[in-house]
Amino acid sequence: MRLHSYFRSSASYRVRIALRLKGLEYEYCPVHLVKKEHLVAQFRALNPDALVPVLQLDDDHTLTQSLAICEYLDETIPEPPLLPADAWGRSRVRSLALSIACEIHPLNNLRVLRYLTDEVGASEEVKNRWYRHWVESGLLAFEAQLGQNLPAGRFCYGDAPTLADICLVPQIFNALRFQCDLKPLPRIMEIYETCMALEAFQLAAPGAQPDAA
Ligand SMILES: N[C@@H](CCC(=O)N[C@@H](CS)C(=O)NCC(=O)O)C(=O)O
Repeated sequence: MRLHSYFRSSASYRVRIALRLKGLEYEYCPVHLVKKEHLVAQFRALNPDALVPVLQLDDDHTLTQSLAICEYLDETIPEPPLLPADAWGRSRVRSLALSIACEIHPLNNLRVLRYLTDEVGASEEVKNRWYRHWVESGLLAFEAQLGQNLPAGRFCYGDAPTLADICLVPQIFNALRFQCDLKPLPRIMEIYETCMALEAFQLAAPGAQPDAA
């Protein structure tokens, strides 16, 4: 398998965690987003959305969209599971994961930030305000959801990492990088520390990637 990834990409980070949790080997293919390597025709042929991650299973089978990739890995390599066994649990975990993947991440993607500065004329300071606003308000909502009738445990859902943790940890990495206020998020930060104590999360971290700057 080949993973097209950028070390700082949080969506790529999600897939790297899933691959590591499943104990899968893969070839790392760096795509430098700042140098716009994802915007060239060769990469668009792999993923017309021009986004990482892309997971190539072989020459004929290519997967895009981090959550679809994680679910593919979970269905084909069931252990350890990334989703609970029951429908209610799966829906709760997907809901947490989507809260980050749909409600926070797309608003702060590189192309959105670039549009703000290059086309709308936002200053660096305004861009960072935008970034922090959506991350901080989105994570506050996530923290509240963690308090809503979920099984107790050290992770977002119970005592093992799931798709929810796979989405949460990279989002926190980004939030730390942009100096977001994480003080009102005690439960999230506890879960973040718990995840980061695991080898799979450490090996998937941006600083551990071959293209880390
Ligand atoms: N929904 C997509 C999002 C992928 C995504 O936005 N990737 C970012 C990096 S985290 C990217 O390639 N950005 C390039 C850009 O914005 O130009 C997924 O989950 O895979």
